[in-house]
Amino acid sequence: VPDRGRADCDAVVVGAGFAGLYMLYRLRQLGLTARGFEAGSGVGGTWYWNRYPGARCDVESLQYSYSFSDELQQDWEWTERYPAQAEILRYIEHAAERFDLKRDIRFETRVTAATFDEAAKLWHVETDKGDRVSARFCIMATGALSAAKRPEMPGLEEFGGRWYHTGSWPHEPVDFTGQRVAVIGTGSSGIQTIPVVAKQAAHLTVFQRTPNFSIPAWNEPLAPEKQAAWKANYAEHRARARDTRSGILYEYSQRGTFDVEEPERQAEYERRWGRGGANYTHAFNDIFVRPEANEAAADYVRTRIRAIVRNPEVAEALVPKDHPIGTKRICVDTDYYDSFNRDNVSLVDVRRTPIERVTREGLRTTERDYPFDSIIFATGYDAVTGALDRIAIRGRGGEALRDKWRDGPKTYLGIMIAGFPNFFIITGPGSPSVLTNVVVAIEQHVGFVADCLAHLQSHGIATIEAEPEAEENWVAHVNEVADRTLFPVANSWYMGANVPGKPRVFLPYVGGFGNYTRICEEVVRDNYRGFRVG
Ligand code: NA7
Repeated sequence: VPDRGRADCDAVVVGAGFAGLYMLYRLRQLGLTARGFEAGSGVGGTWYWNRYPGARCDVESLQYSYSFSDELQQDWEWTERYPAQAEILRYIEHAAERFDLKRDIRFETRVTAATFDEAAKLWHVETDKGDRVSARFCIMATGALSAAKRPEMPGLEEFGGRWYHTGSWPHEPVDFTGQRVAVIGTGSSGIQTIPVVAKQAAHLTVFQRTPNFSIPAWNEPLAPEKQAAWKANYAEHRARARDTRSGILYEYSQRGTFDVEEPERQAEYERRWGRGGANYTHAFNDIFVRPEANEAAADYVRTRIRAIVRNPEVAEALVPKDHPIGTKRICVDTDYYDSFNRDNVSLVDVRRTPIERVTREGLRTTERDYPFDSIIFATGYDAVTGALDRIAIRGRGGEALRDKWRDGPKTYLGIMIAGFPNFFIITGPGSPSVLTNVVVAIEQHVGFVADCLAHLQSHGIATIEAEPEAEENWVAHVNEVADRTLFPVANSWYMGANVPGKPRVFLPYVGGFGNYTRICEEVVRDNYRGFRVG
């Protein structure tokens, strides 16, 4: 890379979760200087903030981890099939210590603005602590599910009890023993926290807007022999995972739903249910593309819900009917549906009786007042674009990213944006990351960026940016592959549909992680096709 000139460092990295930490590691390997900024007081990103009771990853431990260091993957011992939040956080802290990454990071500091200076070819980055740092490269490792969505309901400031959002949970453990508690939202976070809070609370009221599909995790301690066997072939497992649609070693069926007779089909759903997790939606290869195939897979889950929940009225309210299975992120739970068999748990359907407001004592629906000591908002995120939207980002000609993305985000490969030179996004819109094992996607994206910087360095190139035409083509391709699936049917956060006023576009790339990686590799081989250097 040419002389750093007036820059304070080569690169600013925003965020110190899985993505930011690995980016810092790669930058150091390239001999580049970096400054990291992180809003939290420690590393971990999503896993730093999501400390709610029951928080757990829905990808298995042995897969949801870094692969870049064989020593790390061999040394680290996971204790459960699916890792709980505290264990993942310990793991990320371990990685940060092991590779001595914290010395590059300024904690408790939120980046507020990033402006491209065309004359100097530098990014000027500002923080809420008054830092002003200039760097040649600005890398956003800000996360796809990090901008918690404030519930759109009036009166919160009047509430006399305590309230929480699952995505910004306090550090000190919260004990709901003896309390009247509300949980609003039944996505992955709500579905994980409800069974745990139910065991503590005097009474738990669940406010549900859309019932979701959930598959049991069947979480269990990870047997040492199983872990050792997996580690003996770690590199091979990782390579196979990277070649799949989602970066996860599920059992991807090669059969269509109606290629097999009804009894065999049911047996396959049952077997998948018994194995647990999101593997279920890969029972047949047409579940995400063929409505009748999806309906058959959904129906099996509906039957299970009706069998678990004893009160038929409650069961019916919990049965998802308005979106194809998997088109809202499928949930993976421990005792979720069974929680509604407890005497101290009740369900309120807010489609029937919407929440009007928060009151001093609790919540008011169109039907009645509910008193609560605590309210838990499990209401999700301004996903994929939210964290970027909250920073004032300006590219060439002072163009604001918020303006450029007013009608929906546009990127090339989910990584770069036309008019924003030397500005990289990890897990951005147009990347497959939120449909994958995000750690696998992060390693690929960070690797792409690091290789790109090495390329600039070795060729003495000052700037790189996406060609507008390549960006248009990528956006068109992202939409085209989404339209071949059932995903756009659902009012999901993948579609931006959970945030009032957000443009309705399919945010991630659904063409498959393996295919995406191959496209990126071709682009590089083709001398960074679709990128302009200066
Ligand atoms: P999600 O999946 O976006 O779920 C949020 C839930 O909150 C969902 O059930 C929403 O209903 C509900 N919600 C949101 N706003 C409201 C209001 N105003 N009133 C009532 N209910 C509301 O977020 P999670 O945190 O659970 O999971 C996010 C991702 O993290 C997850 O997909 C995994 O990838 C990990 P809706 O469905 O919009 O009707």
